[in-house]
Amino acid sequence: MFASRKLVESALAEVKKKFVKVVAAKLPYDGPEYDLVQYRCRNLFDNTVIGGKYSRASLCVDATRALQPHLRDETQELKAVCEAAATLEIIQSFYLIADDIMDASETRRGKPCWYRREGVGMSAINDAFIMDSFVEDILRLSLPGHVNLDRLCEAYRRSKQKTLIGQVLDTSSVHQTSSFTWDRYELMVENKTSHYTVYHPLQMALLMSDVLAYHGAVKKVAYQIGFLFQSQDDFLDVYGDPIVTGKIGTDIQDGKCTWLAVRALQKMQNTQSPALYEEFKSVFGSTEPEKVDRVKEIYEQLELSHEFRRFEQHFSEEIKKSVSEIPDVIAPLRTVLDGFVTKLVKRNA
Ligand code: DMA
Ligand code: MG
Ligand code: MG
Repeated sequence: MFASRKLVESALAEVKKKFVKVVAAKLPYDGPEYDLVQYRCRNLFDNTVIGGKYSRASLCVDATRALQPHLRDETQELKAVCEAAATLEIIQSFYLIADDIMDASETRRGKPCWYRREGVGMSAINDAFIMDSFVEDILRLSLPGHVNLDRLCEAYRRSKQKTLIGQVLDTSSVHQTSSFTWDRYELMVENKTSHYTVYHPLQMALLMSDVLAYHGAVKKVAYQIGFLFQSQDDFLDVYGDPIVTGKIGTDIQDGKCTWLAVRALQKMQNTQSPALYEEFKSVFGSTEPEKVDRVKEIYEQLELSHEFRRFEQHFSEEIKKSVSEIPDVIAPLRTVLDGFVTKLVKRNA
């Protein structure tokens, strides 16, 4: 496939300049605050946007190049596409900064979460808002005069609404084990993860390529891929190696509605284990290490880690079938999405 990661990295360097410039431009050029804000923005960008996997921006770049094979390396046209795609990484940082505060997480990408850094604290909330509020400016600067610029901005607005509603479902389901059903989980995941992680990058690619139809067909597959992605994230929260994932799991402590929790509850109900179910409820959602360990033991007793690997294998094959059925008009997306799913299967970070 395309070497999109390198392209995204170069685009991020340009996008960083644009971000610092548009934020500082709100202040008098000759005042000391101008430099102060520039410094803070550079620091924010370097520490929260740079250093991720860049999956979202890369997916968008790969999809755009597949839809527009005439885009050549080193051309201004391709650079513009990559910069617009790189805004997805600013959006990702905006969500993660807030998400880590809400989840009381300790680390992200192997370092303390942004809100836990010296001199940052709760001003991280404003940093997240700053990033969100300049996305549109950067999109407009990156794709000046593009026919679908307004549609691209509207797509972000919609995507953000959906993600924030997803976060409402995520935070309000905490400890509510009786509401942990597959329907609830599916709805939450579609909103909090799948739309912004998979659909929005593809929607941007379609809009940048001036394809205004078939968005519904793409959305269906994108939500399936998003489901795989979030269920893996839930699995890695418990079974991943923090050295590799860069984050220490908090889902059990936070009492989150995750793939593992939903499946555990379902199995305990199916096997009619009321005693185990009562015990699970009494230990789930606590920061006490003994209780966290007991939840992990129950997950193992229910053989959830093995079962998850089987689900991942089976579901990824199902997704690949859906990918192969993507309409012929946007057939170039099939290879990109097939490759994306292949990379996801058995991911450990
Ligand atoms: C992530 O859910 C959702 C958003 C919108 C960032 P999560 O809390 O499971 O993510 P992570 O495991 O990365 O904290
Ligand atoms: Mg989180
Ligand atoms: Mg998680």
